[in-house]
Amino acid sequence: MTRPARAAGLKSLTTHPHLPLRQGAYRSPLRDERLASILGASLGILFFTCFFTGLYSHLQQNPISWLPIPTRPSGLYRFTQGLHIATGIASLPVLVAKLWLVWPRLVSRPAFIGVRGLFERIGLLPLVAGGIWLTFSGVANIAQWYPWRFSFTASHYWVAWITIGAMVAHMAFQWRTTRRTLTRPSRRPSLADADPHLGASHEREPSDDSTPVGVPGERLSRRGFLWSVAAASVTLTVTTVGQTFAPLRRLALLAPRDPKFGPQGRPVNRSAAAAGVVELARDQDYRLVVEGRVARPLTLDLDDLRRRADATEVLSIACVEGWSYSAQWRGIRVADLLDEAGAEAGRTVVVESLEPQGGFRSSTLNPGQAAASNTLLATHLDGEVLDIDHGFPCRLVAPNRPGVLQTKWVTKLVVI
Ligand SMILES: Nc1nc2c(c(=O)[nH]1)N[C@H]1C(S)=C(S)[C@@H](COP(=O)(O)O)O[C@H]1N2
Ligand SMILES: [Mo]
Repeated sequence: MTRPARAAGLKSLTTHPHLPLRQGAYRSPLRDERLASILGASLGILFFTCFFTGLYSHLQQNPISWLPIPTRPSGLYRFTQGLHIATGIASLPVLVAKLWLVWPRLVSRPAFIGVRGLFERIGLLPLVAGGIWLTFSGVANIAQWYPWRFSFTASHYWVAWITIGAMVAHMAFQWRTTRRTLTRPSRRPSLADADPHLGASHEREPSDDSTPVGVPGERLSRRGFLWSVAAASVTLTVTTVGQTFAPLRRLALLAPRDPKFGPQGRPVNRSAAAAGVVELARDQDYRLVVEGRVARPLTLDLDDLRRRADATEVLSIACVEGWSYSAQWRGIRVADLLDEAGAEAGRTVVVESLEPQGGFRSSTLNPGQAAASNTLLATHLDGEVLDIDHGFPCRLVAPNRPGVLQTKWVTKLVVI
């Protein structure tokens, strides 16, 4: 291409009425530094909360030996995972608003100035792509929609580290701007004003937050815009959080689960039929075995289970997908069984299910959890014999633990 031709091409890029680079394309005074900072700070708080609660959930499922997981408070995981899903959902409208707001920055030219600008720009890719991927994959996961073949947990986990790293870098770059715009509310350059190329050609008086801004067709004030984003965020949260926070259950129109719907008035993750255990769980020859590094291996039949089930505890099933319920469980204390079998104190115990295959067919109790007096092999739920979908003849319920580790249809405890 000749030089004049290239220049003409560039010129048409910046003047063509349908292209984002045209003059004055981003005139909306809603695109304001201060709004961008407020949304950015809100996203920062939501993402950090979501990150740490997610990390905690990851550690529960992939424990590190020197970092023991406490058994108290028993409802801790229920709370952290509820918060994880709630902050993830709440961040959706904020993320969309923030991206819309700063979009002129992304398409403005020159793309960056100097080395610092280059790094800042490069860092935006993992930040934007990561944020979008995390919220999208998270929502798909709680809707139990897995359109991809790779592991949700692994990708969600690693992308979270990359995104949070990029967010910390972004915050370092933006720290001064954010502080300045948040502490000096009176000066209001819009993002477009700051870039003469995208340039807002309009003149504007400094206005306060509640003034409807004077671009034709736009009646929304900055305050109105912020309120709309907050309202969208709160609405999404309130219409989903009832799946774990029962008082808001009736408002949980968008939640995939109702904490009071299912066999025995409780939701089910994987039914006995889906797990292929119906026959095995109803078999009169069922046995519960305690074996491994024990002095006296135990074999209990259904009558033995019934006779010994005299411990009751209030504990929760808190699914990683953000729904949960708390119930009264009756059963046998795992610690009592270990004592009876003559297991040494401080042992780790693998809990195995009748379920022939599948990722959730077994789980591990660390020494603290195995010894806790409120770790049960439950035979009853809210005073009734456990429904087969909830794990009959018996299921594990331990304190402060993700639902996926509360193994159903238990047939074996292996002391290691
Ligand atoms: N054997 C087995 N146990 C299991 C599962 C499973 O698929 N197989 N699902 C787990 C998951 S992900 C959850 S959330 C809880 C749900 O318990 P509930 O169906 O009794 O509510 O069971 C857990 N126990
Ligand atoms: Mo779950």
